[in-house]
Amino acid sequence: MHALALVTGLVGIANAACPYMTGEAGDNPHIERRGDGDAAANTEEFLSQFYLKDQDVYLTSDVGGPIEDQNSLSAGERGATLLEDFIFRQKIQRFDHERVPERAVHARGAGAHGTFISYGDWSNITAASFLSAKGKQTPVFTRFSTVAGSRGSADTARDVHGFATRFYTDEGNFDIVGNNIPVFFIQDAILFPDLIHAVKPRGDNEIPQAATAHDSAWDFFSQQPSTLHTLLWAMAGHGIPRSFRHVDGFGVHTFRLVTDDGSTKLVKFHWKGLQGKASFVWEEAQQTAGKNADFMRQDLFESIEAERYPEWELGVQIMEEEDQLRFGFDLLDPTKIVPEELVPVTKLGKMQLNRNPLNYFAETEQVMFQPGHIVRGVDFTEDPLLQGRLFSYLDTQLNRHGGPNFEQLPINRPRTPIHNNNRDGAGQMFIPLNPNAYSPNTENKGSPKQANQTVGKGFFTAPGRTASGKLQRTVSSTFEDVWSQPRLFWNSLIAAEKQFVVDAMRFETSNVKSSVVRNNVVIQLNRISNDLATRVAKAIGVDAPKPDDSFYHDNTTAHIGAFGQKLAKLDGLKVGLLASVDNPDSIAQGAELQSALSSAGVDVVVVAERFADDVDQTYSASDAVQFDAVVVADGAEGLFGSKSFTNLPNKASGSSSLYPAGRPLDILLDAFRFGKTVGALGKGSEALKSGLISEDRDGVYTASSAGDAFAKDVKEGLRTFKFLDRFAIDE
Ligand code: HDE
Repeated sequence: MHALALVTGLVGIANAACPYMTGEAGDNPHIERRGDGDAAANTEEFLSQFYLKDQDVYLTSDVGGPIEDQNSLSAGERGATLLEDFIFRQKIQRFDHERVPERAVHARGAGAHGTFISYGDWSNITAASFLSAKGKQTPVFTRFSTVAGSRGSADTARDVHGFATRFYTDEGNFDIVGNNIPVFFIQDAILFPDLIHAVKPRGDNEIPQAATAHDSAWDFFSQQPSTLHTLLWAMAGHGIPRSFRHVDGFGVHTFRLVTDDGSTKLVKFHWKGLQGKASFVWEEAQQTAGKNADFMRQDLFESIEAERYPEWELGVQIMEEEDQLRFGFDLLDPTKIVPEELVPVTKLGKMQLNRNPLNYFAETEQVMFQPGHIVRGVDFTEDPLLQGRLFSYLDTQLNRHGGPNFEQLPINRPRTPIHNNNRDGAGQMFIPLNPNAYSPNTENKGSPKQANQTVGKGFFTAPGRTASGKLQRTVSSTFEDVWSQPRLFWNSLIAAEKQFVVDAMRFETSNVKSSVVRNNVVIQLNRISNDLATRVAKAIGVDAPKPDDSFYHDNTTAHIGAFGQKLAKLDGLKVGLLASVDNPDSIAQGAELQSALSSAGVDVVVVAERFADDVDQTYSASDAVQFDAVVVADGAEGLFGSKSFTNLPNKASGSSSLYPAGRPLDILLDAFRFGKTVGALGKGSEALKSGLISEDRDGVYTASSAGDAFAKDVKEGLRTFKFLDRFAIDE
């Protein structure tokens, strides 16, 4: 085939400065606005410079020549393929080079674009321009992740979750590369490779994937007690959130904010989700990993597609420089929280995620965050973990990208012009026109000129910072107490979440083969709480330890748990209606329930034996883990035989060869035992009886029809999210 004309959709590259800058009204009618304000449109305007559209065009090689035929070139019909075939070589070669190294940690993740809007003029605490005026908008990109698993691992592995946000401010890029847990395992960055080697799969057989339930992880945890605080958070609900939309985020380290006049404050960054916090229970998370490894990225993507934009408020705990040791611990120690009773969180603005990436690799995989990406008005502290990160992130990006020009990739480019004397390197995407790449110079009239604080808004370092002292390799004596705060966390949990922590540790340490390690774990836990240590010890064949009162206190703090608080928004939660194609009325109840729940943003998914009109899913491909609540339709009760498998394969009442035996009842029972809302309409309540689920239990709702009253109950159940009385608590 011969190409007569060639049209590419490449709209032109270069142009570092975007005409539609932060805070200005984007008035290009062709640019789609989504969610809050114009910053979203600015993102589209900026990135669209790089879009490669393939509509109504001819196939070309990488150097632009139209391609005539896609068979490889051979010598004769049956002959060998010729080396000369550049079309073959280029296509295969490009394929061979498609992968870049995955992130050394946080390899598995999902991201989205959005908008940050400042609640006010915060120039009293920072000179950062994106916080300089009420209503000021800044485009953002956020990537959520798990830490230990490789890029193809399951979303619902129990893990700390990354929460990294880039602000494309009008004074350059600012990244908060945080987690959903406010503390970290270690205090000195030099231990990071040890932590990660202990947590990642074994060196010999690369087992287990995305899990800490193995000897090396618990060996390290029990030898390095600075890990215990973060470990407790990870073993609680925070390690297995319901979705990325249901986590809070934390900058973890103490940072500095600097005002125009050079005065400084110490701050901890917080992202507080406006959806509310929700978590899985462990078996539910495990099942989800097998049934849908993409559960969380799918949830984020679909929520944004459905215009149910998740939102977080950015807040700071503001402290004075002289507060560094005031609270009984060192603010430079990243294993410590500042309890909100001591320093409340001041909300600075709101982020809304409102645009999905159009290409996973180009955007989510290539976004390269760095704690070192700060803007004027933000500064570091001497936290030794943060100091080490300032090296690591830049270094790892060089490894991933193969050179220093990764900041020029569209997703990494600042929305401000770049002018400096940095030159060359692999993949340079600009054509620098200044031949005099040095400074000072006269040849280029002194440009690029140095800014200062009055002219050009020069970046400045906190003027008050000093450094001195004898060189030493040591952990600061002010970092010594690693026990009080894990205990504060433990004391502050409700009984059910304490049980989840105990269960998690029983599960994890039951997978530890070394009795020495299991014993060491109990010794360490006993320094947090004798109750915790004894309960874990009981399940793993270790003698109950004696209390060690020298470690214990009774302090508590709020805002710690992941359970027991009502959800603020139900957006994107799913109710499974278990129906039957043999009874079309049961299917029709789906529409009725949907109309009663739509205003709350809840989706009803109709499940039946096979696809038919208004059936969304088959029992064959359905499980409780896909739904936040399950309702049995009136007329579907015939599918719920007793859970007896004596007549397998498919003779049991209610069974069908179209799906695994007992599946409808399994969905109902799993939903109940995972703490979810369950319900039944009309005679559907007979299914509850088949499952021995009492209608008197909390979170079990029945009604004759799917009208508003029933929907109100279901909504209340969804807000509660987990009915914790369904989980046994140790006597
Ligand atoms: Fe990271 N971390 N980290 N980390 N981290 C990386 O950087 C590292 C730490 C966090 O979505 C890597 O670009 C060291 C704390 C997130 O792309 C790497 C230390 C916190 C992400 C790296 C820490 C984080 C990373 C791997 C100890 C919360 C994913 C790829 C000093 C405050 C960002 C990359 C994304 C990624 C090193 C500790 C959060 C290897 C040396 C503490 C959210 O550079």
